[in-house]
Amino acid sequence: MLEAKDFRLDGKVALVTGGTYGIGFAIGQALAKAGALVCFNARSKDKVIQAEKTYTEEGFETHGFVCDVTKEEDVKEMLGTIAKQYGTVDILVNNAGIIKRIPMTEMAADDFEQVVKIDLVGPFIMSKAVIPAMIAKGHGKIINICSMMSELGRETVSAYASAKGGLKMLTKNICSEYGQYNIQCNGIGPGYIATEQTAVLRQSQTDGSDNPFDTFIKAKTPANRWGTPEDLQGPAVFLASDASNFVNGQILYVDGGILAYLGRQPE
Ligand code: NAP
Ligand code: GCO
Repeated sequence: MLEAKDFRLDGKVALVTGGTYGIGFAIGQALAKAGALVCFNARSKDKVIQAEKTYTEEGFETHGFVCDVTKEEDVKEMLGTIAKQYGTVDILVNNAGIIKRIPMTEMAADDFEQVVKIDLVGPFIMSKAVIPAMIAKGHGKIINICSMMSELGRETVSAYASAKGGLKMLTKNICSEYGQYNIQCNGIGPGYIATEQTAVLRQSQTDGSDNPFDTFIKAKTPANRWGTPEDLQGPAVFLASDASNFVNGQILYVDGGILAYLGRQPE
């Protein structure tokens, strides 16, 4: 019989990549509030220090690391330190990501590769590094932060859509390959969420009018608003907890209904 404690994460060690601000920070807050000891990493040292300070002010014990998810040796070193000081990782959230909005025919291959490296190869490196200890422990949760672009395309985001589509399939493959060891790997597909990554899409025009993309997204979203990082907190805790132990290889879209909706009919 399901109990409230099945949604708790007491005694678990969580690692959130890109946990210094935006969606990763909000997921870190939620996992900590549910009882997990939260570790997080990002590339900017200043942002890591600032985030740790904010978590502390909010009453959460967290441990921040300066580490780039694309650097395999640095990732191994970070995980070694976490294992020694706090225990091996029970919950990995592959959240770190970037976007470059450039029309495909104008995009340099190096730019394309950088997006794929951070958004897809990063989660591969991170997952590969935590899975052996999860197998040894007899359980593990991996949550990959996917996107609307795991399903849809649009102008200028060819690299991002390729990476996030790939991340959806990496999610299914980790489930297929390691589900037998009681490891659940699922994705969260956020809709359009108000963070730094999307700030430029929401910025008002020079004449003060709304950004047409902002208006477009609200019209595409049955909820008629942008999501907030906090909208991802409940889904993340669910997928990190024992309450989701038979959920594997799924992408939970948290998008205010975008993917369900054909779009507004013409007036
Ligand atoms: P954000 O505000 O730009 O935050 C990104 C975080 O990732 C930062 O902490 C950043 O810190 C870190 N990061 C970037 N590259 C990294 C690397 N190589 N190694 C380690 N950390 C790295 O982004 P967000 O909007 O919160 O998005 C978080 C995730 O959700 C991303 O994967 C994004 O693609 C995805 N997503 C976002 C939306 C949205 O509408 N905002 C929707 C769907 C999916 P540093 O730069 O200091 O490393
Ligand atoms: C864009 C946006 C999106 C979102 C998000 C949607 O330019 O279309 O940045 O890609 O960030 O990933 O789920």
